[in-house]
Amino acid sequence: MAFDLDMIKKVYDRYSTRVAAARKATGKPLTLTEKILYAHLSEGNAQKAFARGVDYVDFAPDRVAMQDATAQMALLQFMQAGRPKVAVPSTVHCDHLIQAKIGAEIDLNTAKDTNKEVYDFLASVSDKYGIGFWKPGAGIIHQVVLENYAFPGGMMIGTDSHTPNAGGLGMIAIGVGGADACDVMAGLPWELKFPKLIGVKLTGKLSGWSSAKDVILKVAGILTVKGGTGAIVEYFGEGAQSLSATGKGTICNMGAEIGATTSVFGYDEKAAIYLRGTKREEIAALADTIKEHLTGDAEVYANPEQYFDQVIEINLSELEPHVNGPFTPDLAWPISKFAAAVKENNWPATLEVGLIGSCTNSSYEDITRAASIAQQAVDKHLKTKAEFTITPGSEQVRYTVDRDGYLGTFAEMGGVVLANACGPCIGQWARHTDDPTRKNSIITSFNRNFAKRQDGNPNTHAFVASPEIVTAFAIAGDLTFNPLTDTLTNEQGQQVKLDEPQGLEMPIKGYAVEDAGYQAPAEDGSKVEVKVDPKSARLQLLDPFAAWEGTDLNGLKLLIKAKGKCTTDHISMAGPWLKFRGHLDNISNNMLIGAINYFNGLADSVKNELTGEYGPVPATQRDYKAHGIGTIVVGDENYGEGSSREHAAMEPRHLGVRAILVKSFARIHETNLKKQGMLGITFADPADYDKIQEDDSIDIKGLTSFAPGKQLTVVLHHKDGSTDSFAVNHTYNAQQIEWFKAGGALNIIRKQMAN
Ligand code: MIC
Ligand code: SF4
Repeated sequence: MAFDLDMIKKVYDRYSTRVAAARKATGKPLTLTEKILYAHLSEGNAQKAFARGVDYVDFAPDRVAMQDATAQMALLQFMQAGRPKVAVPSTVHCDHLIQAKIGAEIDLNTAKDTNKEVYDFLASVSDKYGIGFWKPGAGIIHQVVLENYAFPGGMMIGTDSHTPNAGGLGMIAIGVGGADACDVMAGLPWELKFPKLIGVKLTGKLSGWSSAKDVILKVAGILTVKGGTGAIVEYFGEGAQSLSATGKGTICNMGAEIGATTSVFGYDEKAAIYLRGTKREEIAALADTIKEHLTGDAEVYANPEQYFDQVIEINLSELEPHVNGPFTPDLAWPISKFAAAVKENNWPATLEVGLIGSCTNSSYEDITRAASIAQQAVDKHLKTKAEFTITPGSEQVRYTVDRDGYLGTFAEMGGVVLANACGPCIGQWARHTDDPTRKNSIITSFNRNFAKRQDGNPNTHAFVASPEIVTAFAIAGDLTFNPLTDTLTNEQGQQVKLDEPQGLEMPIKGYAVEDAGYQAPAEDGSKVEVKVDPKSARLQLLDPFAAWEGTDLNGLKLLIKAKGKCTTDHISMAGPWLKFRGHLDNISNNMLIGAINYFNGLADSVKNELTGEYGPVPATQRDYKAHGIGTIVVGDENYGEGSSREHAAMEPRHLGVRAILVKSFARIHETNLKKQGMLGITFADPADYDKIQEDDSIDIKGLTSFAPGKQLTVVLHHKDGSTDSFAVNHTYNAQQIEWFKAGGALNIIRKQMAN
């Protein structure tokens, strides 16, 4: 499992020279983000990057990480690229497919059984192509990466939107779709528009109930789910240096919820402590040699307004614990205002379940702080009112906190330890409820809380907070309780108050683990055979998508005009559908089933123009496909927000949707569409969204002269014979237009590799 020290040395060797060159060329001091990006530019891209124009810039990331639910599609694509081995160090992590039902051991064994085919596939592909394989039970991708692979000043891409977690250790780590991962593993550059820079200056120091989680909960409230779009968020200031590396990881992780490309902290003593504590002294020693380049220049931090596009300042000494939600992670409530909000909005005040852990919040520090609250429930004779679960982020953390007695404390308080996996965070939760139609509340220390995300139930109001706040709420069972000020009645009828949480940043006896769950790939994988059963319901080899026919798209039907939030969960739901992540045709049966039809306010009910009848979205689209009729999907703002899952782009492509026309896109989703050869366009005037009618026949004009920066035209032929026509924008560069023409980026790679 050893990290690749030689690779890190190589990165650091060129790092200082690159930074010096960039400083000279741009004639100004540099932010940390710029330094890391400049240090990872592909040959010949410096001028473009320095100019900070609108064009895409090519980068050479150091690593790739993939989680099982997205790795299947990434690797099915990679298998077609025709390479014997991955070009950069890569790993696969089995974490998303484990369902939480009873408890860690049974759930893990059940998962190994039900997902055997997929695990065997991922293990053998990894073995063959030189990819490190983390078995089910080893832990959640981002925690395992933070503990083993993240390094200051590095650059990584990962097929999961919370890949930015590694920013806690000073790495630029970006979530991407599987097709992007496939490119990098095939040795091709990875492109990104040079991001905007948002600086967050942290002053003061956390105390009492406030934790790193509250920083990002507050930032989410300020920036909202769209505010970080196209930007990298860089944290700095004395407050930043006071936070543990894992706390920083939490902040960067949840930066995905504001749409940020990634978030990053500079290398500091806390990072060095974490590196040494996780047995990577060598990396800390290497990083020390170029320390001044692993943080932003002093001039930048002294006058941030001059160097960042936007600056936010947060005083940690004044930061209150926050609770965000329900249904969206940017509805931020300081704890002092939360009880009133619950009452005013009529949210269910009774808390049914508190869930801590996940990739976002299961560090040693998190667990010890939460356990200090749990211990008080025991000591002060408080009966825990809500159900309570703990999801450790990795086997190493689980083993260590178990050794140190903390899991025992949770058990005493009535908690259930779940497997080291995503579980409830991604809807892999067989929640037992007596009445699913009841409005109910849960609170988690995870990051995402869209409707139905955790348990598939639209009546569940999910809130997000730090692990210690979640634990306190679970004990109280009441969302109008404020642990900072209120008392609880214990089993002896006394009024008791919870003391502030106490935690340890690092285990005093050090981290330990018996079997971390890592499997190294074969030295020579050429003999390893990868088997996919043609009759499998879970895995399906990919067929290339058809190339563009060379004409404008005329006579398209409207498949759906989606109203309001349309996240990747609406487009390609997770939970029960995760099992089909390696089978494009089967998973396509969930396409857009969560999206709300503008014309009738219903989910999964759209008009089939051929029959005039309303039916499920996937079936309707399959009917159009069978008749050779192309369609278009229309959407609102920030379409495709949330996950990196490229299924949300591949399903419409597979089922014959020709274009996605929206007010705005989330970054990863937009790229995923382009990669798959799909046309993703935006209204030049968002008000034109209103012109689209249910029975329209739609043309997209201008494709024969498709060019970067040049608008296309949409013509609507309404049923009453009238027409409307308006301009639409796109962000395709020359190369991406080639992807569109070829029917997908992979078709181009395939051709190149064959030559
Ligand atoms: C998530 O948190 O939504 C996920 C599940 O980790 C996804 C990946 C997926 O859909 O497989 C993500 O964030 O990218
Ligand atoms: Fe897994 Fe949840 Fe983390 Fe995504 S956010 S990687 S689903 S634990």
